[in-house]
Amino acid sequence: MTHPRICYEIFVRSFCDSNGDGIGDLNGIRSKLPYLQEFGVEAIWLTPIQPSPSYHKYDVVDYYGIEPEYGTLDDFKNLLTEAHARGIKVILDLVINHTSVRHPWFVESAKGKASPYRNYYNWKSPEEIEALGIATREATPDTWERKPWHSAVGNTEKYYGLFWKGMPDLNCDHPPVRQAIYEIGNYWLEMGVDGFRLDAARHIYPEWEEYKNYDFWVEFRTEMQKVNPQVYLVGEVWNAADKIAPYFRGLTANFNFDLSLALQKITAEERDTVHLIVTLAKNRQVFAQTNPRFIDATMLTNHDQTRIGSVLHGKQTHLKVAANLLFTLPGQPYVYYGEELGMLGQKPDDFIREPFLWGYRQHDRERARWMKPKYSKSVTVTPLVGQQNDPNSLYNHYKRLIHFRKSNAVIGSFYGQIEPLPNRNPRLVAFKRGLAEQEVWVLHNLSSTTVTYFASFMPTELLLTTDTASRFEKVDTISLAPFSCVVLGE
Ligand SMILES: [Ca+2]
Ligand SMILES: [Ca+2]
Repeated sequence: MTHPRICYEIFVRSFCDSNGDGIGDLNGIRSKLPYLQEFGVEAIWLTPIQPSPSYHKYDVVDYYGIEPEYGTLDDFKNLLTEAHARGIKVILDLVINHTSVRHPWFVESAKGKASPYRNYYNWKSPEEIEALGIATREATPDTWERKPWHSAVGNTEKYYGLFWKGMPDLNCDHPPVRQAIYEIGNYWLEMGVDGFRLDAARHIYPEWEEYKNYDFWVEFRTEMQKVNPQVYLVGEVWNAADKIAPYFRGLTANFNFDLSLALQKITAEERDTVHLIVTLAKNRQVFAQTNPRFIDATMLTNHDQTRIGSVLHGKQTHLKVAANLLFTLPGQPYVYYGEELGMLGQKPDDFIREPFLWGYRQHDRERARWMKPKYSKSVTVTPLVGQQNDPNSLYNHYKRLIHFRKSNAVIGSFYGQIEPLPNRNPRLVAFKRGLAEQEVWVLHNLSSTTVTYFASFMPTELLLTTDTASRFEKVDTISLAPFSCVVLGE
């Protein structure tokens, strides 16, 4: 079994409502498996589906249950069976850095120092916190919390909650906690789940002992492989590439946040101001030094970032360029649900998680209605039904790119070589990718003007062109239509 080549992130609450209660659910996702299969997806990552008091469910109260708003365990098993029948793997969001304050472990832990669950969490006296100099921290992109120690009624000691007082961090130095985590993971793998997206993977241990995370994930993987030797683990390590590298010791894949930001920037600016390929090649080398079988999980944006649609102000030309880049670079692309429609959304978080637009307004019976969308509505974004029959739609552009990527061994590979082609034009991103004996050239025009590229020798076959106006002028010169991409091979 190989790992999925194209993945799709589903914010469960907003994807598809099967029973008309306004909340996206598991049966809704199951009903859309034919859609996802046709689109070309090989795995779906579901945001947390376990019981939780919040709308996003990143604060779990029962690791063995299914959130009743989303369905039942049988619904989930049916989803799993049908996804597998369609060649789609299922990746669950596993949130083990912290629990909800309402999780029974925390309720017990907060009862006092004598509680058998006390050490499931990190408790320290205010004096100790001061003495260690850990009372405050600097904000990071993944958490703005500056004062991570919180008071609990009836306790003089404070507990550590990196993200929020409602999400106390588990204490992974406590062997029963580790054991509990492994049992949870194994439970879902035994059911047939293919892997996990590991929330807050860099925060398992507090920041002053981050290095302990690397070994933690190695041990976690070993424990998961006892059930599924092919288990797929993708980490959320929201940090610079060199800080991500050590996580590849334990994890199959890690999201590349630097690349996400770089793709957004150069597409918006229509110029490669970040030396995209040089930087990416260097980072990939750093990853490979830790683990030559690393998988670079790439994306334009995810559920924690302003949607690419809004970053690029809904401009279809630019959204197509962003997709061209994503699907021709090495790695394992993730599509955030609705991105293929050009859905819009800006922070606060709810508004980057708006309902998927299957159809138009009241005719859309599958649309989730748990929130009133601010950005993505039928008037601002063409729903799927309006894009499917339009060959020029963003949806069909995505679909063509995905199918091209899957049809070309070099382009679709996690591995192989990537290096920049000689090029002095910042409007152009030009690189070659190699795998075994094969080589392809990829040229992207980021700008609104036609760009010409010359090389004394270049491959002669046009494997992909996103605009029929892009063409060879001579055997050594190719002209690229505005915002277009070509892939050349032998
Ligand atoms: Ca529902
Ligand atoms: Ca932690």
